[in-house]
Amino acid sequence: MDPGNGSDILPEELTASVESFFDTAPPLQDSSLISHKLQAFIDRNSKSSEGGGPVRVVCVTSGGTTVPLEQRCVRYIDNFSSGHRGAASTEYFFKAGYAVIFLHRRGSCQPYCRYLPEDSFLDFFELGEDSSIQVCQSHSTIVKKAIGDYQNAVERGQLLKLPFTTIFEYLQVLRMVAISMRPLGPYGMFYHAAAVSDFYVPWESMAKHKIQSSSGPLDMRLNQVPKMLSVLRKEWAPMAFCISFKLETDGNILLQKADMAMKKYHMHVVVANLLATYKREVIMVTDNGSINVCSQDEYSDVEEEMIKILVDRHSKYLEQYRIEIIGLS
Ligand code: 9Z3
Repeated sequence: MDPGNGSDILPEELTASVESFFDTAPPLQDSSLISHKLQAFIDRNSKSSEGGGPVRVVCVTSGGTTVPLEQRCVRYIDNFSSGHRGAASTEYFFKAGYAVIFLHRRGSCQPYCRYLPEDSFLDFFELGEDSSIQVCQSHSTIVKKAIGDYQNAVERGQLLKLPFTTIFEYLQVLRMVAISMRPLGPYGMFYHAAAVSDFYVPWESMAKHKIQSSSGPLDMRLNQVPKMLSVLRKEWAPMAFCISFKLETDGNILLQKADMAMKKYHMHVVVANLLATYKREVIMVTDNGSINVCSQDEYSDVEEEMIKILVDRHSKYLEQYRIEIIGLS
C-alpha cells in the first residue's frame, strides 16, 4: 500500500475555489469551543494507549449535509443519508481500540442507539407501580449493553461528537478536525461516510429572506462544492490514512467511478456502494484489487467486516512508515 502523503501541489483553480468557499461561508458558531474540545481530545489521545503505543484516531463523518436556499433558512436541499453507516462503523472502530471523532449530522443515528430514530425510545421503558422508570424486560439486554458500551467509550475519553447541519458547517469543522489531527501523522484516519452535497448556493448570492412564490417559477444557479478531499490529502492532513465512499445508483459505472476517486483524490481505500444494496453489501477498492463485503444475514452489520479490513490495512500502512514519532509513544 502506497504510504505516499499526497502532498503535491493543488491546482490553482481548486485553491481559488476553496478560498472563496471558506471566505464567503457564514462564520461557524462556537468555533473556539470546538477548537478547544479538539485540542483537548488530540492531546489526551496522542499520549499513549494502555499498551504503551500511540492511540489511533479516526474521524468518522456521518449523515448528510444540507444546502440552505435562504440565509434566514426556511428551505434547504437535503439527501437521504441516515447516518447509520457512520454510527455502526464508530462502534466497530472503538472495539478495535480507536479513539473516534464522530462528525455527524444533527439528529442522525448515533453510536450505540442506532435503532432509536425508527423505534421510539419510549417503547423501551415502562412505568413501575411506584411511578419509577424501568426498562421493559424484552429490551433490557440490548439497552443495558448500549448504555455500558457508550459509557465505556465516553469514560475512556475516546469519543468526541461534533455536529453539523449545513455544508458550510460541515466543511469548516472538517478542516478544523483535519488540521488538529495533522500531528498524529499516519496514526490518524479519515472515514468519509457522510453524504456531502456536490452543489451549493454561495452565501453572498443567497436570498436573505424567504423566497416568495408570488415571483413565479424559481431559477437558481448552484455552484460546485470544491473537492475538499484533495485539500485534506494534500494540505490539511497529508499523512493520514484516508477512506472515502462512492455512492451510485447505476451498477455499470460504480467501480469505474470508485477507481477514478482513488486516483484523483489519492485515497487509500474507496468503498463503493449502490443505493439499492448499500446496507448489506459494499466493494472495497484498494490499490491492489477489490474486496466484496456482504453482511451474513439481516442481523449482522456489513460494517463489522469492513472495519476489520480497514484496521488491518491501516496497520500495514503504519508498518510502512516504520514509525518512530517522538512525543506520540
Ligand atoms: C456513502 O456512500 C454511505 O455509505 C451512505 C450511507 C451515505 C450510502 P446511511 O447514512 O448511508 O447509512 O443512510 N457515503 C458517501 C456518499 C457520497 O456523498 N460520496 C461522494 C460521491 O459519491 C464522495 S464524498 O461522489
